[in-house]
Amino acid sequence: MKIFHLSDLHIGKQLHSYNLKENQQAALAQIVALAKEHRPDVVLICGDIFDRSVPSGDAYTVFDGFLQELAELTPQIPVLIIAGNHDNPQRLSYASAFLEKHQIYLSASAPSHPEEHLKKVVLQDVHGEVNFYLLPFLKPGYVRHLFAEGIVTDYETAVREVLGREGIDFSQRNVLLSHQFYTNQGQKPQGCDSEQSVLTVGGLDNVDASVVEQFDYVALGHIHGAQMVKSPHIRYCGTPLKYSVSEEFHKKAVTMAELGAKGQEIQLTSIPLAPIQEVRRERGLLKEILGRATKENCHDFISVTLTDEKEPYRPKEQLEEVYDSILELRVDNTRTRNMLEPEGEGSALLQPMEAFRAFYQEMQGQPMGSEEEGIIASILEQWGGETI
Ligand SMILES: [Mn+2]
Repeated sequence: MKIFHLSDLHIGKQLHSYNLKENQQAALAQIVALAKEHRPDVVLICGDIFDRSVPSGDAYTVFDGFLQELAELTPQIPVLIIAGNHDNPQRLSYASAFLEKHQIYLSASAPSHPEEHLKKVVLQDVHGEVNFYLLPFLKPGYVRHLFAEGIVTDYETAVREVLGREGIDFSQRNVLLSHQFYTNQGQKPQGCDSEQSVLTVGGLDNVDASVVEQFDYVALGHIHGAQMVKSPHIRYCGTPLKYSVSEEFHKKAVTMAELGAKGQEIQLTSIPLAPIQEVRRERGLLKEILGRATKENCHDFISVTLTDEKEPYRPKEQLEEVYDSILELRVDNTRTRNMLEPEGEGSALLQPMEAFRAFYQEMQGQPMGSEEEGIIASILEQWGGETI
């Protein structure tokens, strides 16, 4: 059974102020082309389809286009989708009954009634049946009422109990789709900036990988860098695109998992995705950075750090003449490092007005005039701080 494992598409996401619609469409078109080439038996999308719980019309158009292109491949490839923490279950499950007619199976919310169970999709290959269990993102509060008091106390017990009530036969081949924060004995996966607060919650939302170890493959979403947790068959496939500068060195790819007969080791392949615009850092003197621009790299999304001691005139404008997608521009030199250094022991904290005067002097090379002083004083007053 050949599986394409995807997650965290975050359709509709912006990179700083840049709209990524074209980039996302290009990545999804590449995935469709890879599906045509490799002919997987199934495509899994493990949560965070959309970046926002209320996706824009554009975001829907991009995702619809992707599903439609996948559905047009013959023979048809089933697509299994679960909701992530960014997705809105009601919105995501819209038209799901219709989608099933096209072999697109979607599970947007965890069971909430005693008679409800996880969506299970059974597919066949030469070795027999493979059961796919769709476990959408859940919080303990979504499922606690299904169990006796005191059973579900955290994310881990929630996932364990929800899986436990399915009566899964582990002598068969089983695949789980899940969108949670899995850890290995408290050891966290490697995070990055685009996940936002995922890794900083302090262990309360983690689920130990031992809870899902018995599955033959665990297709995960939530963490944006591709990596395994505890064992190669428990895996985050990562985002199809770099969604933050911290992902500069990520190798974005489709994870292809090939499941053999029961007990056979799973074969994993990363099929690289080539973005239409790279995301990378540029650091150095302005003239060096300008000199490094080429026809190939001038459209990359770049995060620039200038190290010039003498700050150049209008650096942003100069950079924009050669690079068209500048995400951010920072200066790292003696002056900015001094500004960042912590105050020496015993030095008094500046009052807001004093601090702003010093800042203004530093930035403009001259003191504030009375008009500027007036503006700042009124802002500080509104804000409720001490003015002078
Ligand atoms: Mn995500």
